Amino acid sequence: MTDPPTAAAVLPLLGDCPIGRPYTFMTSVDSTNRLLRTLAEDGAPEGAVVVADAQTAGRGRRGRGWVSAPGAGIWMSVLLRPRLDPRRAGLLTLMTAVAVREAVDTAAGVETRIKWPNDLLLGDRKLGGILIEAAAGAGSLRYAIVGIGLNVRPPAGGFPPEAGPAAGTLAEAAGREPSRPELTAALCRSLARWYRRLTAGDEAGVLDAWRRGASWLWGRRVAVHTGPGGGSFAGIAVDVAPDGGLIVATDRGERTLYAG
Ligand code: BT5
Repeated sequence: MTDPPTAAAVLPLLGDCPIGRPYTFMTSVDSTNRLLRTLAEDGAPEGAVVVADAQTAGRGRRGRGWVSAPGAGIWMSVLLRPRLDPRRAGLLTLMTAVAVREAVDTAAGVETRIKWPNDLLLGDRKLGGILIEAAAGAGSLRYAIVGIGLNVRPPAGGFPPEAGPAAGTLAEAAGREPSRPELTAALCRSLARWYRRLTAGDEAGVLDAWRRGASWLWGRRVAVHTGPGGGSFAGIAVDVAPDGGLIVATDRGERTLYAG
């Protein structure tokens, strides 16, 4: 294992960061999101983090998979317990995208871009993805599992077909390969900063940073798939809505889309 993001390697880099405590490192796990959800149900505190060197059943959205080969990236989940109306849970995805982008850009000296709702791109390559799994209570979220996958270097033997044609890594796309413990700590710190802003009520600041991260998108024609069996339509991306939806101008007026 090269530079594994173990507790011994990451904790000294965290300072007083509230995200990363407790910190659990697994050499291999089915899915860090799945494991952290069971810890959350058992009462784990906000800020708890699970990181794995490899996942055997990494999850994407809508039942898709996430290729998580040993030593090839950061496969990480963070437990948050925000007081947030479940209808506004989309804001957590935006906040996470902003935080991940900032951490990666600073640590690797690159300029990544955000693709709605949850992809991190460098050039045309997908470096990372976000999967938020929220548990709703009465009127507020009980907790949210924030899952982050970030490709640092290609898997031994290259990406399998399941990773799709766009998968790329920091090492290939940026020619730089920051150490995984440093990247992991940078992700924790960046998430803590943006989460503090969001919970302090600065939704506008989060939205602005997201708009900047996705600036390439505005005015572009996008084809949007509205889910299994839901068909698709085309329009011009106009803006992001305060609740995290994407506003698209179509022939029949503006529509706001929500990610599944
Ligand atoms: C995502 O889903 O992009 C969210 C990925 C979240 C993964 C993290 S890892 C830690 C935590 N624990 C988990 O179990 N999951 C989270 P989505 O937008 O649905 O994209 C999935 C699609 O991306 C797949 O269908 C492939 O086409 C492609 N893909 C799979 N693995 C990839 C990889 N390693 N890099 C780039 N693309 C990949």
